[in-house]
Amino acid sequence: MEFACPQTKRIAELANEVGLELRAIIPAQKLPADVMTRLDQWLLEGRAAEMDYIGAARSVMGDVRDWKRWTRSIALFALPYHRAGGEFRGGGRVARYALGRDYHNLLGKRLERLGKRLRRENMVQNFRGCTDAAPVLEREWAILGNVGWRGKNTLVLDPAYGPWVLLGELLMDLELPTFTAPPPTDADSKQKRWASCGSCTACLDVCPTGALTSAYEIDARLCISYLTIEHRGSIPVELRAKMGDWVFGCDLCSEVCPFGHHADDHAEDWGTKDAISAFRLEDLLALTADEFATAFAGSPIRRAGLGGLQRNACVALGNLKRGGPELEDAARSHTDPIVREHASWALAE
Ligand code: B12
Ligand code: SF4
Ligand code: SF4
Repeated sequence: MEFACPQTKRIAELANEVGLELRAIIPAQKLPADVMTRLDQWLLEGRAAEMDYIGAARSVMGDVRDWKRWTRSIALFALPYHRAGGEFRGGGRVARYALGRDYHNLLGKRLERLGKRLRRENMVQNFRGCTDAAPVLEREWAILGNVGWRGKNTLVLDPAYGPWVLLGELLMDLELPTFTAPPPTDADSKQKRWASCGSCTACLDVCPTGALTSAYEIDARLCISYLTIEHRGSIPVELRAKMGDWVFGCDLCSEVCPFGHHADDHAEDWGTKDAISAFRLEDLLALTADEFATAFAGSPIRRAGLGGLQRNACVALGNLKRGGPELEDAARSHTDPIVREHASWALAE
């Protein structure tokens, strides 16, 4: 790869050493006004559901310098995670990003290591790694940096991996010229693989709950990913049958995306959580808090909490028409009233 700037070249080298591929560097700047207007509208319409942390961080989201005022440049990363789908023993699907190690740890640690190396070489004094859990609109930065383009499923589509990338950023107090890694070229045609959704609507068509209310727009209140991971409490009854056998997250609008169909397999990078293939959904209903913590240590699945996972397992069992005796036990004597109620619903199904 050609680098006009020696400092950018060094950042790319150090990134490689910690297991990251530098995709772009952009100067700290304000996000376009129309992006922020859309975010405000989204929040106003209640589409963020109970994710209050998004609204709470709104005041610093338009410009990272309102959060970390020393930021001069943002280095952008996109870690591929494509792999075959996975499920609990006998059925009960888990989103692919959650089948192995937690990217918040894996990507977060690599960004931290990169920042420390840059500091050791006196290139930066201040840095901050971000992935997911930071007041940063990650997809907007990735789009500004030409890491990928906006898909109708709202995800950033990477030229090589389609939607199957997880985003991370390193904020730095170092001024640098804009840099974008050249997109991969197709081996046969040598054409740059850069595109847009065009007339495709596969993700909108496949979404079982209608969460993609129109192209590029999502209503989190309807999204299975939100309902199974972020939502606490009872799942709206009218959505339960539509959730099928998704127990943690949902990949449907990623799976159908043609831009991801040729992505290579990255299962080895992420490993596989044994507990997923070891437990049946029925087994999850009897898990204790200690067993849950041990079995899912280092897994994104812990985010749902034991009660949340058991609630989701009830819905999936109801939809799979399985687990009668275990559901009866749970409906009668589970300590969590939410799990009891979802078990009763599943039995009625
Ligand atoms: C909250 C959140 C969710 C919520 C809401 C999803 C969403 N699309 O916003 C829920 C829980 C539903 C969710 C689900 C998932 N998530 Co999520 N999520 C986030 C998080 C933390 C914040 C996103 C956010 O701020 N949304 C705000 C709303 C307003 O965004 P929006 O609806 O897309 O609206 C924007 C557009 O309208 C845009 N816009 C700008 N210009 C234009 C122009 C036009 C024409 C239009 C129409 C729109 C538009 O402006 C708005 C404001 O930015 C980010 C991490 C981060 N810090 O950024 C990860 C993130 C987006 N999630 C990610 C992933 C992997 C997922 C799942 C695939 C996980 C799974 N398998 O279950 C699903 C996918 C569901 C989907 N189709 O989005 C990845 C996506 C990577 C990628 N390739 O893009 C991220 C970036 C995390 C990461 N670090 O990698 N997620
Ligand atoms: S993750 Fe599933 S429920 Fe959410 S928008 Fe995509 S297809 Fe719909
Ligand atoms: S499935 Fe089709 S419409 Fe949806 S993001 Fe992929 S290319 Fe775009």
